[in-house]
Amino acid sequence: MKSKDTGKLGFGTKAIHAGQSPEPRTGAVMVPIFQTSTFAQESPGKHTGYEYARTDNPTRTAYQECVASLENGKYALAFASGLATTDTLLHTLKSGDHVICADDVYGGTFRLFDKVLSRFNLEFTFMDLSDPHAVEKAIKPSTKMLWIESPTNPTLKIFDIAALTKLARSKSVLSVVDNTFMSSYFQKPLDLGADVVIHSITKYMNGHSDVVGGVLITNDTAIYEQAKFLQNAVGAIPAPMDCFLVMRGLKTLHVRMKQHQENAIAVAQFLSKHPKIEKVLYPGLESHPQHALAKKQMSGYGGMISFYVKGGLVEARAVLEKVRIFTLAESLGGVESLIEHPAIMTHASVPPENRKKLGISDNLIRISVGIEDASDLIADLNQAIG
Ligand code: P1T
Repeated sequence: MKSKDTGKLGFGTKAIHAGQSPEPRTGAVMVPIFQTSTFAQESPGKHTGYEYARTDNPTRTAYQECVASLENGKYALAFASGLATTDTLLHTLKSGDHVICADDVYGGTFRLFDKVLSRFNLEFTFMDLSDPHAVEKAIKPSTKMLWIESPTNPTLKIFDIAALTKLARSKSVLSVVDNTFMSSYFQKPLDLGADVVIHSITKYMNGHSDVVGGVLITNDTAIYEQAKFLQNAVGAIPAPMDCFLVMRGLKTLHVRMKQHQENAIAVAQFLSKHPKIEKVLYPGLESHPQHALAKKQMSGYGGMISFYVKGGLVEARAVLEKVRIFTLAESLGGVESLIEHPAIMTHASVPPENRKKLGISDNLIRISVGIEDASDLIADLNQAIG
């Protein structure tokens, strides 16, 4: 089904059908893995629409159409990782341009901006985006992009996407939202005014911890054309097998997200009451400082929880070593539950003084609540916390 024809359909129907129809020659119901690097031409320049697989591949086309439809966007482009997506999108800028970026972003995004792209004379300001007036003050004539991540990784701060994207638009600044933590199911940044949405598809969108990938989605034809040019010119594309796997994962996104959330609420409530836990960060808890905003701009609260254990590294390390069902590993968004230590693992590339300011301390633990039985997850955390 062409993604443009799926507009009025429900999310689950789009997840299963958008961009996908039986293969015309054989009737194969699943889009085949077109494991080919090139496509035959009848005469020079006369081809089926596919010529070389970096430029386009039918498995990737189907996957891109499906993601565009899920995010309520016109166009989507897929890349080899979340960071390859970010890097390619940043190639639309030029030397001297300024980017305002949320301070509490995924450590790898910070590293790409601070350690790699800054060498090409792109200027970055990392700041708390909670106050749109402060953001407005930080905008200068060279500001070309506002990079929003909400909820943030790992402290789950929520930024007002509608207010920030409106401000960006009024100043001709391109707004980008990293929607990885919510997935297309719980948050629709394009509907809230964003110019571009990106995902690390590695997480909830694929959902099975077996693919690294990324995607960007936009409604803007000019941005799409630039990014499409760069997808081919830079070449950080996903393999056909990975496109197939992500499409398979997407078919259950709505079912998985509901279960991630149900389990996360139960786990967050358990942690909030535990005497050895100092504080729980989960947007679905009324104690979360931006709970009302989360309720307004998201249709759910997702499956990510961060919490502070009482004590320091010794106490945190004990929990991380004792879990049996949770796996101690980086990443998130898979059907299995993961646990990690942001300061040592995912956010080690953030300088210690920034980590301190952001609350990424040695007693902070982040969990990605999977879709196992919630009672088993709670029992596991209970025995590990002791
Ligand atoms: O790993 P990759 O697919 O390149 O995606 C990078 C990325 C981008 N944005 C967010 C919000 C992310 O969380 C990530 C990757 N994050 C982890 C690996 C992690 O454990 O937090």
